Amino acid sequence: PKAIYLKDYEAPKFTVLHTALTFLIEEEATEVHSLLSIQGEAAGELKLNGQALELVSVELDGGALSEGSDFSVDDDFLVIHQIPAHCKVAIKTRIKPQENTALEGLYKSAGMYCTQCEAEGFRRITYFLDRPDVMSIYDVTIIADKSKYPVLLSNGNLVESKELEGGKHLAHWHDPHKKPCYLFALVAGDLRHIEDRFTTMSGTDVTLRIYVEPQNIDKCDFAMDALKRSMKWDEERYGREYDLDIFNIVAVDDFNMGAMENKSLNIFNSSCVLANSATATDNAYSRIEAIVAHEYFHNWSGNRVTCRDWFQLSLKEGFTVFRDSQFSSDMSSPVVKRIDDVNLLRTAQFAEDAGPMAHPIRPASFIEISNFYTLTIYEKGAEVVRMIHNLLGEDKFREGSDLYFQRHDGQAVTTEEFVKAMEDASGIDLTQFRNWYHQAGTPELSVTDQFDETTGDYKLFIKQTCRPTPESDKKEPFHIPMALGLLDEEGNDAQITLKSDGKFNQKTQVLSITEPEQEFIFSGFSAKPTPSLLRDFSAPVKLHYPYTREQLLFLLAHDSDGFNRWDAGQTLATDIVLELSEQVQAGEPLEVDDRLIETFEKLLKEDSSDKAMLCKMLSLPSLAFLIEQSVPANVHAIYTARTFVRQTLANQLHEAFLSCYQQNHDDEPYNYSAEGTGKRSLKSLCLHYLLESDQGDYSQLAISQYQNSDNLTDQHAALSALANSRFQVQAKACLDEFYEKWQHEPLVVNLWLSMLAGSDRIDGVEGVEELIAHPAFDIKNPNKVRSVIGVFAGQNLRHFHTQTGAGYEWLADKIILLDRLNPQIAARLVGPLTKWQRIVGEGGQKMRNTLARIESTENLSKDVYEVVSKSLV
Ligand code: B3K
Ligand code: ZN
Repeated sequence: PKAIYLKDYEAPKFTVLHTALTFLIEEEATEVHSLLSIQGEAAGELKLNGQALELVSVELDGGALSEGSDFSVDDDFLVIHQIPAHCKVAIKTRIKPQENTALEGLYKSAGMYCTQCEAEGFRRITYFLDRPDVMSIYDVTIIADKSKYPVLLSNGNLVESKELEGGKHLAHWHDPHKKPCYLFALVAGDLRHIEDRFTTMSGTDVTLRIYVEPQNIDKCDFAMDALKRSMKWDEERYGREYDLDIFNIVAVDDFNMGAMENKSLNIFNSSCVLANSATATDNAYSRIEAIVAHEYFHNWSGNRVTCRDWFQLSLKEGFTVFRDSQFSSDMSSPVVKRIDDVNLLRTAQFAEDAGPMAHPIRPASFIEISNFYTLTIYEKGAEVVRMIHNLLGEDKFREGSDLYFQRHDGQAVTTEEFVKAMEDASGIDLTQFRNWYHQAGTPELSVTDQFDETTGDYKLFIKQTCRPTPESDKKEPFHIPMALGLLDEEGNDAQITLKSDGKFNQKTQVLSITEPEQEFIFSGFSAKPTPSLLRDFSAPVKLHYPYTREQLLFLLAHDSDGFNRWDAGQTLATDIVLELSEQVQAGEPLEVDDRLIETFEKLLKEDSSDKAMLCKMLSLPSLAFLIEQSVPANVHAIYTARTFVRQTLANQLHEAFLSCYQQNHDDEPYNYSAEGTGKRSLKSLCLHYLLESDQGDYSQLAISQYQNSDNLTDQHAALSALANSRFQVQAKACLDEFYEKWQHEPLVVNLWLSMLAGSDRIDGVEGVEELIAHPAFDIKNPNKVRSVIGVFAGQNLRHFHTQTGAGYEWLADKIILLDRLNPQIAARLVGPLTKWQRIVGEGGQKMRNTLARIESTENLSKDVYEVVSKSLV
């Protein structure tokens, strides 16, 4: 497989002004007739993409063309040797959606036909200029059996629908907005829907519908509500109004990703849309809210203004993730949302950026674009937009976004156009800032300080570095906005006055770090302040400052920045666990620093109103995060140390955990709200600690929560606490009963599978293999693959990294098997193995050997080949 490069980009020689598609859906095959109105500057060769298609016929301006003399066709292209500058090309192809297990293009999921075209799935439907800078107006006609497929949907407006002979019917959809083919969508199935309305700010009445399989009709209300809130929010915050009379969402069970923003016909993984209190947890609700918003926001950031080429993916994804994070933040607790986002970024994106697949948010090359729907493109991309927001301020940022949408409406553009609009609207120079777009790697800031008692000057020395990544060894310095607070001896924010520039005079000051080394002098201190660095995580960087444990405790108690208060606790706990892990390796006796226990005790007894925040404060850094902080990592030593800290806290503070549990346990009926979610998360955390304590048997507490609660969040919390505890007999009884009860609800079954696959008590590889053999598992369904294989290899790190290497070999077998069915999902599963360089000693070497075995497999997909071969370099 060959890489393609951004530097080779060329504008298309032809475009497609209008695309008329007819789908004749039959059980054994679907015929696709396309009529393309083509326009170019001059006559020439027309090279269309196509994959896994059976070509039936080609016509040019009404005349049949012959293979060989007029056109040639191979596995990837249909080339018509010569066409005039303006012409009509008609192509007929035949496809077999029912055999399509890759879930790209047109495929069948649980009896319904649906599509997924981003990034390059449209070429599996018909021959086309499958690139986002070719934008076309679509007319789509669908013909299918009426009894089996009563609902026929595509983008835009329904302009005709009628009965045909032979029990068939027809629907004709017209989309007035030109769009790239990756936004095309079609659905045919036996579906029910709920309907609502939204009146836009200029008074247009929009019909909103959510289509689902009949048994799911009672799980659509929350997504509908989230959709209406998103529409309103985008008007208020960004001035963006919806632009058609109808907006449809369809839920499907088999889906590679979360959801897809097809113009006016969003298609969703059912896990990202279906919810009621019995079948969805609080986590699922908040995910649904965020994803509904995300896909809706794409209507402007992605659809109206789209990407010129796939190297620009972060143009739409980074900006849209930033927008959905603002939305979620407005809907709940901003600090907690920030903590969740930063946790994901620091745990998983930083690892990606330090690994063999590291790439800039605007990559320079790729082999398979599906591999680049990454945390870097999405989450780091959003952080980069967030930094622009912080540098410009809310008002100028809004002017920049208005300018961007107005300037580029209907165009396919690059990240440069986005930055330029921000620059033009604000007058702020972002020249150096652009380095974030083409340099990979996580910058590191090393900060030291000095206080001069005689002058009252406080100096900060800041050094920035960035390790080499595959695309470049040497990095130009980044423009890093660093938000800083300085706490006085009482813990209050001191006025920050920069000695050279009196105008800085605020409690949080954003410093622009632009040089490899920089010094800042602040004046007017009577004692050395405590620095609160990188407030609200103002830049996606690693920060090093030699904090003492005393200083961290001081920040934890006093910092006015909620994020940094939490982060001080995390840094303290990380320091403690990693020190203990050294002692584990040295065979020394273990003891937990009393100050951590005292802090937890104080937090538990504090009458905090923000329960969600308290839960975050009482959560130890995850094993995955700790492994990232200690490279090369000894997984088992870190696991042992972390477990020891948890158990010590559980033993010493079980009474405090119990009373906190009781205070937050009530009989109020379930209601998804920020407050309710916070309470339930805190209660669940306490329950987990209690079941780890050997100072008492709290299993009955979990069993009774499982049996008596009216919602899945509490039931799941109780079950997972039991599953991870020493009470395995009770756990098994409850988990079996739970499965019996919910075996016909796929989303609940997935949760059950992931609880078992992620359990600390699982019987290693044999245990997870039993799940694979369970009737509830289906390797063709990506959600099930994620719930079992993804969770075991990606989250159950203790068992995955078993010393024999059996976990790695097991994963490799699954990847090889899955690669034949669904290369995109198979390639995702390689992720855990790519981190081999971060695992100490023999373990890392075994991971590498496993990768080599995968690489030597015959007929690997491009997807898996790219990840494996890059990881072995
Ligand atoms: N744009 C889609 C991603 C589809 C990728 C398929 N390989 C989802 C989203 O980011 O909204
Ligand atoms: Zn997106």
